[in-house]
Amino acid sequence: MAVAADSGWPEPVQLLFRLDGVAVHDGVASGPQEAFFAALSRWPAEHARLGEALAGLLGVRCRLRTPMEVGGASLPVGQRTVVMGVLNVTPDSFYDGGRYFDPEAACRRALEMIEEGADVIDVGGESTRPGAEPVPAEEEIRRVVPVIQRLAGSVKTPISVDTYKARVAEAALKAGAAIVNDVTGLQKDPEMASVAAAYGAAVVVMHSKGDPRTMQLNPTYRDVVREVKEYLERGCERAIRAGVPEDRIWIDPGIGFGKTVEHNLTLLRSLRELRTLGFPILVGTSNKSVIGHVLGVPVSQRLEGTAATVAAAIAYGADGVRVHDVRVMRMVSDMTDAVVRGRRSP
Ligand code: HH2
Repeated sequence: MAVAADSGWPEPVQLLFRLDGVAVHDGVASGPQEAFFAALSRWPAEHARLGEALAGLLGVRCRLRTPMEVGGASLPVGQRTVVMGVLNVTPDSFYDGGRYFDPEAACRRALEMIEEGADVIDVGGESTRPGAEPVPAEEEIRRVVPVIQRLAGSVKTPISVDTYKARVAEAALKAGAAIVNDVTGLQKDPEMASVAAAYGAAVVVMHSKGDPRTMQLNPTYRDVVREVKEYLERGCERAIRAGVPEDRIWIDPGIGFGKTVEHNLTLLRSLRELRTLGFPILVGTSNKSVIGHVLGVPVSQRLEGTAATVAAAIAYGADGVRVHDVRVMRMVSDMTDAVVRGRRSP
Protein backbone atom coordinates (compact mmCIF):
# COMPACT_ATOMS: atom_id res chain seq x y z
CA MET A 1 0.00 0.00 0.00
CA ALA A 2 1.38 3.41 -0.95
CA VAL A 3 2.24 5.67 1.97
CA ALA A 4 2.15 9.43 1.47
CA ALA A 5 5.35 11.18 2.49
CA ASP A 6 3.75 14.02 4.46
CA SER A 7 1.74 12.15 7.10
CA GLY A 8 2.78 8.53 7.17
CA TRP A 9 -0.83 7.54 6.44
CA PRO A 10 -1.67 5.04 3.73
CA GLU A 11 -2.81 6.99 0.68
CA PRO A 12 -6.29 5.46 0.42
CA VAL A 13 -7.02 6.53 3.99
CA GLN A 14 -5.90 10.08 3.26
CA LEU A 15 -8.10 10.05 0.21
CA LEU A 16 -11.07 8.87 2.24
CA PHE A 17 -10.50 11.60 4.79
CA ARG A 18 -10.46 14.15 2.02
CA LEU A 19 -13.60 12.70 0.44
CA ASP A 20 -15.37 12.91 3.79
CA GLY A 21 -14.14 16.43 4.41
CA VAL A 22 -12.08 15.45 7.43
CA ALA A 23 -8.60 16.92 7.35
CA VAL A 24 -6.18 15.02 9.52
CA HIS A 25 -4.08 18.12 10.18
CA ASP A 26 -6.75 20.75 10.67
CA GLY A 27 -6.66 20.65 14.45
CA VAL A 28 -10.16 19.16 14.68
CA ALA A 29 -9.01 15.58 14.85
CA SER A 30 -6.65 15.01 17.70
CA GLY A 31 -4.82 11.96 16.38
CA PRO A 32 -4.86 9.52 13.50
CA GLN A 33 -7.13 6.95 15.15
CA GLU A 34 -9.55 9.60 16.34
CA ALA A 35 -9.66 11.15 12.87
CA PHE A 36 -10.33 7.75 11.40
CA PHE A 37 -13.21 7.12 13.76
CA ALA A 38 -14.57 10.62 13.35
CA ALA A 39 -14.73 10.01 9.62
CA LEU A 40 -16.11 6.50 10.05
CA SER A 41 -18.94 7.58 12.32
CA ARG A 42 -20.34 9.89 9.68
CA TRP A 43 -20.35 7.42 6.85
CA PRO A 44 -23.38 5.52 5.71
CA ALA A 45 -23.28 1.80 6.43
CA GLU A 46 -21.81 0.66 3.11
CA HIS A 47 -18.87 3.05 3.42
CA ALA A 48 -18.46 2.16 7.06
CA ARG A 49 -17.91 -1.43 5.90
CA LEU A 50 -15.01 -0.24 3.76
CA GLY A 51 -13.81 1.72 6.74
CA GLU A 52 -13.88 -1.37 8.89
CA ALA A 53 -11.76 -3.23 6.40
CA LEU A 54 -9.26 -0.36 6.39
CA ALA A 55 -9.27 -0.28 10.16
CA GLY A 56 -8.37 -3.95 10.12
CA LEU A 57 -5.40 -3.21 7.86
CA LEU A 58 -4.29 -0.45 10.21
CA GLY A 59 -4.74 -2.57 13.30
CA VAL A 60 -7.41 -0.17 14.66
CA ARG A 61 -10.32 -1.76 16.54
CA CYS A 62 -13.64 -0.71 15.12
CA ARG A 63 -17.13 -1.98 14.51
CA LEU A 64 -19.81 -1.13 12.03
CA ARG A 65 -22.26 1.55 13.03
CA THR A 66 -25.26 -0.23 11.61
CA PRO A 67 -28.58 -0.28 13.46
CA MET A 68 -28.48 -1.93 16.87
CA GLU A 69 -31.16 -4.60 17.31
CA VAL A 70 -32.73 -4.41 20.76
CA GLY A 71 -35.99 -5.82 22.02
CA GLY A 72 -37.36 -6.40 18.53
CA ALA A 73 -36.62 -2.79 17.54
CA SER A 74 -33.83 -1.29 15.54
CA LEU A 75 -31.89 1.68 16.93
CA PRO A 76 -30.41 3.79 14.12
CA VAL A 77 -26.94 3.93 15.68
CA GLY A 78 -24.55 5.83 13.44
CA GLN A 79 -27.31 6.92 11.08
CA ARG A 80 -28.88 9.51 13.32
CA THR A 81 -28.52 10.42 16.96
CA VAL A 82 -30.40 8.08 19.25
CA VAL A 83 -32.46 10.04 21.79
CA MET A 84 -32.99 8.30 25.11
CA GLY A 85 -35.79 9.89 27.14
CA VAL A 86 -35.30 9.93 30.93
CA LEU A 87 -38.15 8.71 33.11
CA ASN A 88 -37.39 8.80 36.81
CA VAL A 89 -39.97 6.96 38.90
CA THR A 90 -38.49 8.47 42.05
CA PRO A 91 -39.48 11.05 44.63
CA ASP A 92 -36.06 12.73 44.66
CA SER A 93 -34.31 12.83 41.25
CA PHE A 94 -32.49 16.12 40.77
CA TYR A 95 -34.62 17.30 37.81
CA ASP A 96 -37.89 15.35 37.56
CA GLY A 97 -38.05 13.89 41.09
CA GLY A 98 -41.64 13.35 42.25
CA ARG A 99 -43.18 14.29 38.90
CA TYR A 100 -43.55 10.70 37.66
CA PHE A 101 -43.55 8.78 40.94
CA ASP A 102 -47.11 7.72 40.27
CA PRO A 103 -47.08 4.87 37.67
CA GLU A 104 -49.99 6.47 35.75
CA ALA A 105 -48.10 9.74 35.41
CA ALA A 106 -44.92 7.85 34.49
CA CYS A 107 -46.63 5.93 31.67
CA ARG A 108 -48.28 9.11 30.37
CA ARG A 109 -44.89 10.84 30.28
CA ALA A 110 -43.31 7.86 28.49
CA LEU A 111 -45.98 7.98 25.77
CA GLU A 112 -45.48 11.72 25.46
CA MET A 113 -41.70 11.29 25.06
CA ILE A 114 -42.26 8.64 22.37
CA GLU A 115 -44.58 11.06 20.58
CA GLU A 116 -41.85 13.71 20.86
CA GLY A 117 -39.30 11.45 19.18
CA ALA A 118 -37.62 9.35 21.88
CA ASP A 119 -35.93 6.21 20.52
CA VAL A 120 -35.56 4.63 23.97
CA ILE A 121 -37.26 5.21 27.34
CA ASP A 122 -34.88 4.91 30.29
CA VAL A 123 -36.78 4.02 33.47
CA GLY A 124 -35.02 4.61 36.79
CA GLY A 125 -36.14 3.87 40.34
CA GLU A 126 -33.22 5.28 42.32
CA SER A 127 -31.71 8.73 42.11
CA THR A 128 -27.93 8.70 41.63
CA ARG A 129 -27.55 12.47 42.02
CA PRO A 130 -24.62 13.57 44.19
CA GLY A 131 -25.42 12.91 47.85
CA ALA A 132 -28.27 10.47 47.13
CA GLU A 133 -28.84 7.54 49.49
CA PRO A 134 -29.23 4.06 47.96
CA VAL A 135 -32.70 2.52 47.71
CA PRO A 136 -33.23 -1.18 48.62
CA ALA A 137 -33.65 -3.45 45.58
CA GLU A 138 -37.23 -4.41 46.60
CA GLU A 139 -38.29 -0.77 46.63
CA GLU A 140 -36.59 -0.06 43.30
CA ILE A 141 -38.35 -3.08 41.77
CA ARG A 142 -41.67 -1.92 43.21
CA ARG A 143 -41.17 1.46 41.50
CA VAL A 144 -39.96 0.42 38.04
CA VAL A 145 -41.55 -2.95 37.25
CA PRO A 146 -45.22 -1.87 36.97
CA VAL A 147 -44.24 0.98 34.66
CA ILE A 148 -41.97 -1.19 32.48
CA GLN A 149 -44.61 -3.94 32.31
CA ARG A 150 -47.27 -1.55 31.08
CA LEU A 151 -45.02 0.18 28.59
CA ALA A 152 -43.49 -3.00 27.20
CA GLY A 153 -46.98 -4.37 26.61
CA SER A 154 -48.15 -1.32 24.72
CA VAL A 155 -45.25 0.33 22.83
CA LYS A 156 -42.57 -0.85 20.39
CA THR A 157 -39.98 1.63 21.68
CA PRO A 158 -37.26 -0.24 23.59
CA ILE A 159 -37.29 0.28 27.35
CA SER A 160 -34.09 0.50 29.31
CA VAL A 161 -33.72 0.14 33.07
CA ASP A 162 -31.38 2.50 34.86
CA THR A 163 -29.99 0.38 37.68
CA TYR A 164 -26.70 -1.01 39.00
CA LYS A 165 -28.36 -3.89 40.87
CA ALA A 166 -28.59 -7.26 39.09
CA ARG A 167 -31.80 -8.17 40.97
CA VAL A 168 -33.54 -5.03 39.76
CA ALA A 169 -32.20 -5.52 36.23
CA GLU A 170 -33.50 -9.09 36.14
CA ALA A 171 -36.97 -8.07 37.34
CA ALA A 172 -37.04 -5.27 34.76
CA LEU A 173 -35.88 -7.55 31.93
CA LYS A 174 -38.55 -10.11 32.87
CA ALA A 175 -41.09 -7.28 32.73
CA GLY A 176 -40.01 -6.43 29.18
CA ALA A 177 -37.02 -4.08 29.37
CA ALA A 178 -34.43 -4.62 26.62
CA ILE A 179 -31.49 -2.53 27.79
CA VAL A 180 -29.62 -2.39 31.10
CA ASN A 181 -28.19 1.06 31.79
CA ASP A 182 -25.64 0.60 34.57
CA VAL A 183 -24.07 3.78 35.98
CA THR A 184 -21.33 1.63 37.54
CA GLY A 185 -20.26 0.14 34.21
CA LEU A 186 -21.23 -3.44 35.23
CA GLN A 187 -18.56 -3.18 37.93
CA LYS A 188 -20.53 -2.86 41.16
CA ASP A 189 -22.73 -5.95 41.06
CA PRO A 190 -20.76 -9.01 39.91
CA GLU A 191 -23.95 -10.64 38.59
CA MET A 192 -24.97 -7.75 36.35
CA ALA A 193 -23.17 -8.74 33.13
CA SER A 194 -24.40 -12.33 33.25
CA VAL A 195 -28.00 -11.24 33.94
CA ALA A 196 -27.89 -8.89 30.93
CA ALA A 197 -26.39 -11.66 28.77
CA ALA A 198 -28.94 -14.27 29.90
CA TYR A 199 -31.82 -12.05 28.77
CA GLY A 200 -30.20 -10.99 25.48
CA ALA A 201 -30.20 -7.38 26.67
CA ALA A 202 -28.14 -4.52 25.36
CA VAL A 203 -26.06 -2.73 27.98
CA VAL A 204 -24.87 0.79 28.68
CA VAL A 205 -21.47 0.69 30.37
CA MET A 206 -21.14 4.04 32.13
CA HIS A 207 -18.16 5.41 34.03
CA SER A 208 -18.49 6.58 37.59
CA LYS A 209 -15.92 7.18 40.30
CA GLY A 210 -17.06 6.51 43.86
CA ASP A 211 -20.69 6.22 44.89
CA PRO A 212 -23.33 8.95 44.71
CA ARG A 213 -23.04 9.78 48.44
CA THR A 214 -19.42 10.86 48.19
CA MET A 215 -18.47 11.04 44.50
CA GLN A 216 -18.43 14.84 44.25
CA LEU A 217 -16.41 15.49 47.43
CA ASN A 218 -13.01 15.78 45.77
CA PRO A 219 -12.78 13.84 42.52
CA THR A 220 -9.21 13.57 41.30
CA TYR A 221 -7.63 11.92 38.27
CA ARG A 222 -4.11 11.93 36.87
CA ASP A 223 -5.54 11.74 33.36
CA VAL A 224 -9.33 11.77 33.33
CA VAL A 225 -9.74 10.67 29.70
CA ARG A 226 -7.31 7.77 30.02
CA GLU A 227 -8.80 6.57 33.31
CA VAL A 228 -12.38 6.78 32.05
CA LYS A 229 -11.39 4.93 28.89
CA GLU A 230 -9.67 2.14 30.84
CA TYR A 231 -12.67 1.77 33.17
CA LEU A 232 -15.06 1.57 30.20
CA GLU A 233 -12.84 -0.98 28.50
CA ARG A 234 -12.93 -3.16 31.64
CA GLY A 235 -16.74 -2.92 31.71
CA CYS A 236 -17.03 -3.84 28.04
CA GLU A 237 -14.69 -6.80 28.50
CA ARG A 238 -16.83 -7.98 31.41
CA ALA A 239 -19.94 -7.74 29.24
CA ILE A 240 -18.34 -9.64 26.37
CA ARG A 241 -16.93 -12.35 28.67
CA ALA A 242 -20.41 -12.85 30.13
CA GLY A 243 -21.87 -13.27 26.64
CA VAL A 244 -23.33 -9.86 25.75
CA PRO A 245 -22.89 -9.52 21.97
CA GLU A 246 -20.32 -6.85 21.05
CA ASP A 247 -22.86 -5.05 18.91
CA ARG A 248 -25.18 -4.51 21.88
CA ILE A 249 -22.82 -2.46 24.02
CA TRP A 250 -22.89 1.30 24.57
CA ILE A 251 -20.29 3.26 26.48
CA ASP A 252 -20.92 6.48 28.41
CA PRO A 253 -18.37 8.81 30.07
CA GLY A 254 -20.75 9.43 32.99
CA ILE A 255 -21.00 13.21 33.03
CA GLY A 256 -21.31 14.38 36.65
CA PHE A 257 -20.40 11.05 38.25
CA GLY A 258 -17.28 11.77 40.33
CA LYS A 259 -16.03 14.62 38.15
CA THR A 260 -15.32 18.32 38.48
CA VAL A 261 -16.64 20.84 35.95
CA GLU A 262 -13.27 20.70 34.16
CA HIS A 263 -13.29 16.88 34.08
CA ASN A 264 -16.77 16.94 32.53
CA LEU A 265 -15.83 19.52 29.90
CA THR A 266 -12.59 17.70 29.07
CA LEU A 267 -14.48 14.43 28.59
CA LEU A 268 -17.06 16.07 26.34
CA ARG A 269 -14.38 17.45 24.07
CA SER A 270 -12.49 14.12 24.12
CA LEU A 271 -15.27 11.79 22.99
CA ARG A 272 -13.28 10.92 19.87
CA GLU A 273 -10.68 9.37 22.11
CA LEU A 274 -13.38 7.04 23.51
CA ARG A 275 -14.48 6.12 19.99
CA THR A 276 -11.31 4.09 19.61
CA LEU A 277 -12.84 1.52 21.97
CA GLY A 278 -15.17 0.78 19.06
CA PHE A 279 -18.55 1.07 20.81
CA PRO A 280 -21.29 3.64 20.29
CA ILE A 281 -21.19 6.49 22.79
CA LEU A 282 -24.12 7.69 24.89
CA VAL A 283 -23.82 11.03 26.67
CA GLY A 284 -26.00 12.36 29.50
CA THR A 285 -25.56 16.06 30.21
CA SER A 286 -29.25 16.91 30.55
CA ASN A 287 -29.77 19.73 33.10
CA LYS A 288 -26.67 18.65 35.04
CA SER A 289 -24.64 20.83 37.38
CA VAL A 290 -21.79 21.29 34.90
CA ILE A 291 -24.25 23.49 32.99
CA GLY A 292 -25.30 25.24 36.19
CA HIS A 293 -21.66 26.01 37.01
CA VAL A 294 -20.72 27.28 33.56
CA LEU A 295 -23.82 29.45 33.06
CA GLY A 296 -24.61 30.25 36.69
CA VAL A 297 -28.21 29.04 36.38
CA PRO A 298 -30.43 26.85 38.60
CA VAL A 299 -31.65 23.43 37.50
CA SER A 300 -34.90 24.88 36.11
CA GLN A 301 -33.00 27.07 33.60
CA ARG A 302 -30.61 24.68 31.89
CA LEU A 303 -32.44 23.98 28.63
CA GLU A 304 -30.16 26.14 26.47
CA GLY A 305 -27.04 24.78 28.17
CA THR A 306 -28.31 21.24 27.64
CA ALA A 307 -28.92 22.01 23.95
CA ALA A 308 -25.36 23.31 23.57
CA THR A 309 -23.87 20.21 25.18
CA VAL A 310 -26.06 17.88 23.09
CA ALA A 311 -24.94 19.57 19.87
CA ALA A 312 -21.30 19.58 20.95
CA ALA A 313 -21.41 15.93 22.04
CA ILE A 314 -22.82 14.88 18.66
CA ALA A 315 -20.20 16.92 16.82
CA TYR A 316 -17.48 15.26 18.92
CA GLY A 317 -18.77 11.76 18.15
CA ALA A 318 -21.72 10.83 20.42
CA ASP A 319 -24.17 8.34 18.92
CA GLY A 320 -26.88 8.88 21.51
CA VAL A 321 -27.98 11.44 24.09
CA ARG A 322 -29.87 10.83 27.33
CA VAL A 323 -32.23 13.75 27.93
CA HIS A 324 -35.24 14.92 29.93
CA ASP A 325 -36.62 17.41 27.38
CA VAL A 326 -37.15 15.08 24.43
CA ARG A 327 -39.14 17.46 22.21
CA VAL A 328 -36.43 20.14 22.20
CA MET A 329 -33.43 17.81 22.18
CA ARG A 330 -34.86 15.76 19.29
CA MET A 331 -34.84 18.98 17.26
CA VAL A 332 -31.36 19.90 18.46
CA SER A 333 -30.13 16.41 17.53
CA ASP A 334 -31.82 16.42 14.12
CA MET A 335 -30.36 19.82 13.30
CA THR A 336 -26.90 18.82 14.51
CA ASP A 337 -27.16 15.57 12.52
CA ALA A 338 -27.93 17.59 9.38
CA VAL A 339 -24.68 19.54 9.87
CA VAL A 340 -22.41 16.84 11.27
CA ARG A 341 -23.65 13.67 9.56
CA GLY A 342 -25.13 15.37 6.49
CA ARG A 343 -28.35 13.59 7.34
CA ARG A 344 -31.80 15.14 7.02
CA SER A 345 -34.60 13.64 9.11
CA PRO A 346 -37.63 12.61 7.04
N1 HH2 B 1 -27.15 10.20 34.45
C1 HH2 B 1 -28.03 9.98 35.44
C2 HH2 B 1 -28.61 8.71 35.60
N2 HH2 B 1 -28.33 7.72 34.74
N3 HH2 B 1 -27.21 6.91 32.84
C3 HH2 B 1 -26.36 7.12 31.82
N4 HH2 B 1 -26.09 6.13 30.96
N5 HH2 B 1 -25.73 8.34 31.63
C4 HH2 B 1 -25.94 9.39 32.47
O1 HH2 B 1 -25.33 10.46 32.28
C5 HH2 B 1 -26.86 9.20 33.58
C6 HH2 B 1 -27.47 7.92 33.72
C7 HH2 B 1 -28.41 11.10 36.35
O2 HH2 B 1 -29.49 11.84 35.83
P1 HH2 B 1 -31.03 11.63 36.25
O3 HH2 B 1 -31.45 10.23 36.04
O4 HH2 B 1 -31.86 12.64 35.56
O5 HH2 B 1 -31.05 12.01 37.79
P2 HH2 B 1 -31.18 11.15 39.11
O6 HH2 B 1 -29.97 10.27 39.21
O7 HH2 B 1 -31.24 12.18 40.19
O8 HH2 B 1 -32.44 10.33 39.03
